[in-house]
Amino acid sequence: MSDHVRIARSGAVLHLTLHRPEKLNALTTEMAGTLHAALVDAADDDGVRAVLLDAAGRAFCAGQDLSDPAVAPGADLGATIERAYNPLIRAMRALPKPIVAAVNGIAAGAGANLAFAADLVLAARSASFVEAFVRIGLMPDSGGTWMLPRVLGHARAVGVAMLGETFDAERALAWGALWQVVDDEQLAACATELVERLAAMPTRALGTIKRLMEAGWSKTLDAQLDAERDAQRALGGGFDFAEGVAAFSAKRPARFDGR
Ligand code: T3D
Repeated sequence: MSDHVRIARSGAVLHLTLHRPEKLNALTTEMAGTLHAALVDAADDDGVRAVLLDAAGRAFCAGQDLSDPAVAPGADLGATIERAYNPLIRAMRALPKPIVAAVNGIAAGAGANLAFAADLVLAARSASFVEAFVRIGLMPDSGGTWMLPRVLGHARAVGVAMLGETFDAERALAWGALWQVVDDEQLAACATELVERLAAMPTRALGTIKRLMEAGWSKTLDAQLDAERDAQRALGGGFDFAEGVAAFSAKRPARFDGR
């Protein structure tokens, strides 16, 4: 359990904060492990219906802690990725609940791809992103080579990965990588409002949207139509569908409980 990740619960929201501001929240293996464990717990906890991932200080995350001997030149980098990053990204994408990332400043290397692995990414106007890997002779990991072409399109993904240039939040928004850019002083309030809104929504439907949207990337339309049928069948038997229809008929707000 790393002291550099703060974990808090507020109602149905799990709040994870990268808290190593003096090192721009550079990630240690322990930090990645703590985030992973919290997400695994959240997956099984019906009381958690949405996750907020944010960061303390002037940066979101500067990527892998480059002072860690485990990633010194000549070390087995694949071992760190296998132990720390791959489980974390897998847990984020497998979580059947929405994850909001609030990017307050620079998101570099694995820090950028950590943000892009969230479901909805909010960024402060002064935030920026850099696939910094190539600057130190590496290539994007943490799902970057999978996520970036899908999010940015092939040409831009190759450009940001090969050139390692910093791009600002407005550009990331224009490229389709973000949900919203907000004024810096509004970031925390907007992220909280968004994640609380998601936490009150029909959680199973949100989880199913997440799963099917992603599964669709590697399926034919025919197979996806079948998957939609099966998913809708499952949701149709749930409490939240009954509640949604009842609320619509009664002209009142729905009170979804995630079942
Ligand atoms: O197997 C594996 O694990 C490989 C996996 C790799 C995944 C990756 O993420 S590779 C990419 C790693 N990240 C980077 O290459 C980015 C390194 N950082 C930077 O390029 C710059 O710090 C920034 C552009 C992000 C910000 O620049 P600036 O000028 O605003 O801040 P700074 O002065 O460089 O940094 C402030 C402090 O944070 C400084 O510490 P100090 O000197 O005040 O004690 C700096 O050393 C520290 N810091 C920043 N990034 C890292 C870091 N310390 C350790 N690791 C970092 N990644």
